[in-house]
Amino acid sequence: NRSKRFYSSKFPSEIELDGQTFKTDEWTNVPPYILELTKRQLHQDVNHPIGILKELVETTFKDMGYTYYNDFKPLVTPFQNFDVLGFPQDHPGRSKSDTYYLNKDYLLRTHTSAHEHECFQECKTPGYFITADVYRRDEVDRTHYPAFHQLEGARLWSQEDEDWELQMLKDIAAIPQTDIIVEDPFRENKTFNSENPKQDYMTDRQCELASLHLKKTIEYLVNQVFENARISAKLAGSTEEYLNEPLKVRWVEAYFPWTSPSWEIEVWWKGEWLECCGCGVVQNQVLRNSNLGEHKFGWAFGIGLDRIAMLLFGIPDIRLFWSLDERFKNQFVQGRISTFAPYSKYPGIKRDVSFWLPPDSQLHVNDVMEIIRSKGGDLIENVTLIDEFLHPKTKKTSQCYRINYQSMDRNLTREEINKIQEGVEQELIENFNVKIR
Ligand code: FA5
Ligand code: MG
Repeated sequence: NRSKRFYSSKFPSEIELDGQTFKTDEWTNVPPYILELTKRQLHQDVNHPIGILKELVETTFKDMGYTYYNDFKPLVTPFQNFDVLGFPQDHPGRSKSDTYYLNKDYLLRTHTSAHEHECFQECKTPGYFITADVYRRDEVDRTHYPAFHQLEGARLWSQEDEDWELQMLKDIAAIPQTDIIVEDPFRENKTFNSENPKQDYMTDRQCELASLHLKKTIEYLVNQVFENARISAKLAGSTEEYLNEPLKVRWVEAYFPWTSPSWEIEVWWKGEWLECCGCGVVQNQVLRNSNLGEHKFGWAFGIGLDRIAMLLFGIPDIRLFWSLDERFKNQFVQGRISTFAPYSKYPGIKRDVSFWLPPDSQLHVNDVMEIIRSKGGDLIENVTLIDEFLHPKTKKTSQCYRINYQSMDRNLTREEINKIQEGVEQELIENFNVKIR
C-alpha cells in the first residue's frame, strides 16, 4: 500500500503538539504546517473577522440560556469525533484521506460536534455554543482551506418536566421575530417523515416543537448576521439592489449520523443559494453516551464561520484570514463589520504537473493537494485536476493538475516557482512512484 508508505516515511518517530508528545504510526498524516495553524486561535482574536463574527453571534443570544465554550483544544480522539456520534466504521470521514491524524488514537477534530459529548455532560444551562478551529484534508481553492472555523449550538429540554410543552412554547416565543422570507415545506405537520424520521423515544409534539425552536433560532441567527452585513454595506456606500430586498432562506432535508430529523439551511445571497449550516434533533444515543439517558431531548446545529465572514467582510480569498500582514489585520476592529479594502493584486503564475501513475496506485487526489500545499504553502491559490485518462493498451492512468500560484503581498519569481514545482514532482516520484510526463 503506497499510501501507507508515503505517510510513515515522511514523519519522525515522535511529533509534538501543545507540549504533548505523540508516537507516530501508519495513521500519522498531519504535516508541520497544519500543527502550526493550531496555535493561531483566530476565533479568540476580537479584532479578527472570525472573532468579530463569533462575538456578534454570542451577543445575539445573550441572556437566552446558553453557555459559551471557546477554548477547546483541537486534539480529540476518534471516539469523540466519530464513535460517540454514531459514525459507521466505514464512513469516508474517518479515512486518512479526509482527516488529519497524529496517530491512530488522536486526530485534529473535523467538526465542533466532537465536543457535544463533553458539553452535554458538563453544561448547566439549557443550551450551549462552542466556537473552534476545525481541520479537514480538502481541495484547494478560494473557499476551501484545510483549517476553518465552526460554531456549534445545542439546546435540551427534560421529558420529566411536567410542563415541557409550556416551557417549549415559552422558549419559542422568546426568540425575536424576523422579516426573513422562509421557504420550508417541512414546517407544519410534516416536521418528520419516513425518510427523515422522528425518534421513538420522543412524542410527535416534542419533535415538532424542538424542530420549530431549532429553525427559529437559526433563522434569527442568520437574520442578525446578514442584517449587520447590509447595514455595513450601505454605510460603505453600496447601493446594490439586493440590500433592499428581504432576506430569503430555505430549509432542505439532510443526513447526519447523530441527528434525526436533520436539515440544512441555505441563504439566498447575491444570486445563489449558500449552504450555511447543518442541524437536527439530537439522537438519543448521543445523550445516552453522555449519561443523560432517555430523559432529555433537543437539537444541535453546526455553522461554518469562514464563508459567512468572507461575505460579511468582503474578503475574496479564505487564505487571507490566516495572513500575518499588518495591512490585513489593521483593517478590523472589535464589534464592527467593515468592508475589506484589497491592498494589492499581484499577478499569479500558472503551472501544470502531469504524470503516469503506476498500476494499482493508491494515490488519492487529496494526497496530491497536500504535497502541493506542503511545498507551496500559502502561495498556492488553487489546484485543479484538469485531465485524467486511462491508456487503453498499457492500462496506466495519467493525471494532470493545474496549480495557480499567487501571493497576497508580493510578486513571485520564476525561480521560486520552479523550485516548488521540482519539489512537488520529486515528492510524487519518491512516494507514489509516478512517472512525470
Ligand atoms: C458538520 O460539520 C456537522 N458537524 C454540522 C452539524 C452539527 C450537523 C450539529 C448536525 C448537528 P458539514 O460538514 O456540512 O457539517 O459542515 C458544516 C458547515 O461547515 C458547512 O455548512 C460549511 O459552511 C462549513 N464548511 C464545511 N467544509 C468547509 C471547508 N473546507 N472550508 C470552509 N467551510 C467549510
Ligand atoms: Mg455539508
